[in-house]
Amino acid sequence: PLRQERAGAVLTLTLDRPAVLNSFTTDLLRALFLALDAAAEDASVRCVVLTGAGRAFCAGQDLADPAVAPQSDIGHLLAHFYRPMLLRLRSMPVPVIAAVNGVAAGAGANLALACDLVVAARSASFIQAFSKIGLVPDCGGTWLLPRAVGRAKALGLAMLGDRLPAQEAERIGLIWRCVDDAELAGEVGALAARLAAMPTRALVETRRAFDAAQQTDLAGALDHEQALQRELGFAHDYQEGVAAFMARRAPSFSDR
Ligand code: LHQ
Repeated sequence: PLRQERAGAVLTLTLDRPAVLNSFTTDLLRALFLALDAAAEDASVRCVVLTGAGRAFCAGQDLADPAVAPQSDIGHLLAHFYRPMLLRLRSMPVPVIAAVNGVAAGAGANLALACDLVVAARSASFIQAFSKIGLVPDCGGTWLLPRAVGRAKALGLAMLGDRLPAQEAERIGLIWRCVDDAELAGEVGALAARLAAMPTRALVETRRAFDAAQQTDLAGALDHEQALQRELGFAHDYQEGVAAFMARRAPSFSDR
């Protein structure tokens, strides 16, 4: 259910159940977790791209899967499949791009939004579909949405469950970019190659510091920045970055 392709230092993971809009079964969730985990361990991977096969990105949980039949404990599924996958994604040691090629609904929408950079095709859309079947946003949606777009927009999106077109998602700051459909693959490929050539550790510490800063005051954030800067200041990539700048040459980063 999951396709993996390598191009240089970029690993592309494609959710591949197009007949049911790449919706999640426990098999797909497990495969995604394992692929992310293997990429995290593989020092030759410097950027991960997540996308969907066919016309959709991901329609969230496969509602036909017996594992989520009404009157069964769906909390169990969250605890054992969604939670580890989402935490694995969010703690990747490399930047992760979501290439949202089509509709992203429910857990599929919040999976995309949990990535570091979200690039969506103009025909794509985001749907907080949960309320329409009597559930609340999961995959970190309750944490991320109000922080990303503010409480008013977040509640409107989550309560109404309307389709949010990619262009509007870009306008309200929910995603990085909306691009023409024909340009999605090219734009994401270029972006991934660019990120893969950058100082990986600095990029990942930036994500972690942003997340950590949600729970601290300014003084706490300054302390954290100081500790990180101190650590990175001793690392190879800083030395290389400064040397390359001084010599007016292209840097060659390698820390991960
Ligand atoms: C699907 C699905 C799908 C199965 C399309 N399942 N077949 C976590 C843990 C535990 C429990 C529950 O939830 C969660 C988190 C969640 O993700 S909850 C939210 C679950 N997702 C949804 O409610 C979205 C359901 N899908 C839709 O609303 C529509 O399919 C969207 C708006 C995504 C796309 O609409 P269309 O472009 O009109 O496509 P379609 O509806 O015709 O779908 C195409 C096929 O895919 C169709 O099958 P068919 O045999 O008729 O061709 C759908 O049944 C199937 N499909 N989503 N989630």
